[in-house]
Amino acid sequence: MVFSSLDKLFGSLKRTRETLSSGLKNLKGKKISAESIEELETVLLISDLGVYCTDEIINKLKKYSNKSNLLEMLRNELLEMITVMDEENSLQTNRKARAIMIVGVNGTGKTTSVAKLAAYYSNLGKSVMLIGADTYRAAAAEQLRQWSVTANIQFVSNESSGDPSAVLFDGLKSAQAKEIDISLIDTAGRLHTYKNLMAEIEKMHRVVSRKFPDFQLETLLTLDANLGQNSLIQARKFHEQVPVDGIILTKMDGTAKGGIVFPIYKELGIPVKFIGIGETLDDLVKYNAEDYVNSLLYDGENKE
Ligand SMILES: Nc1nc2c(ncn2[C@@H]2O[C@H](COP(=O)(O)OP(=O)(O)OP(=O)(O)O)[C@@H](O)[C@H]2O)c(=O)[nH]1
Ligand SMILES: [Mg+2]
Repeated sequence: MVFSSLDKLFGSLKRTRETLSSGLKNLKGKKISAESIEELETVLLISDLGVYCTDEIINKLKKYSNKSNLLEMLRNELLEMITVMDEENSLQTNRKARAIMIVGVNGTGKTTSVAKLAAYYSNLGKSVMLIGADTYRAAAAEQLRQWSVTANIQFVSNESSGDPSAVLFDGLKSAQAKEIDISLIDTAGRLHTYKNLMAEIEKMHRVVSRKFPDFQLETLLTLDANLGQNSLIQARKFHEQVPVDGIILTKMDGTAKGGIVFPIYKELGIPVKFIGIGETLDDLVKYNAEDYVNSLLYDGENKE
């Protein structure tokens, strides 16, 4: 059976939706009451919207206390909070070559996401190259090479090099010569508290912007959705080091913390761009605020 990406997103948000639904049941078609608002506040917090976003939504909803159809109002407030202009379409028509560097803490899903993105862009008809710039973990390049074979994508790396910036430089030279549309750069995992490793991504960023001004450089950060509120600290630290253009929220399958999308955007101003929902190449969904909010709120039962 072929599932649309909306079906997949809906499936991956099942647990978050179930967490929210107990509070939502009390709102359906109802006017707001002190009890229902308190219950909603609790479920928004459990779903990892965080104190700041939850307060903002609750305070707005309280103003509608004499109106009914509260669920629809909640939907509008949530949507307003995370609607981001979608630059992807303008970038896709832009003829400039793109270099997308994927950074993040160890094990958050960088290499898998690089492979998924390669398949995603390749399916859109783009020429894609994978650059394996994780020179720390012995098996890292091999892992990416295997993905490149599965996805039938060009791959460059240098297993004997210990310098990720040098691998990156060679990779982009090759991409330039081959007129590749999108180069996807896999980097080593690093804890946001390790100063030297963090400084290294800044260096890699500089290599691209100084030596390859023709490339449109984007940095995407992988965050494990299971971390919930703790992922905000990681995002903030990485964003202090290099400008993070977007988040890939991984492992959304299997977590009830789907509300984390809201504080990431509201508190850090970084949009979620993709959502990882499994371990295979097509388990990646392009983020869309409306689909996201609808998948969070509506199941067969509470759809109004
Ligand atoms: N369920 C699920 N698993 C995922 C997802 N993304 C990645 N994984 C799994 O998470 C594990 C780590 O993924 P990697 O892509 O190797 O993570 P990484 O960030 O490259 O790891 P390091 O290079 O060691 O820092 C693997 O077992 C992946 O299959 C996802 O969206 N959902
Ligand atoms: Mg990796």
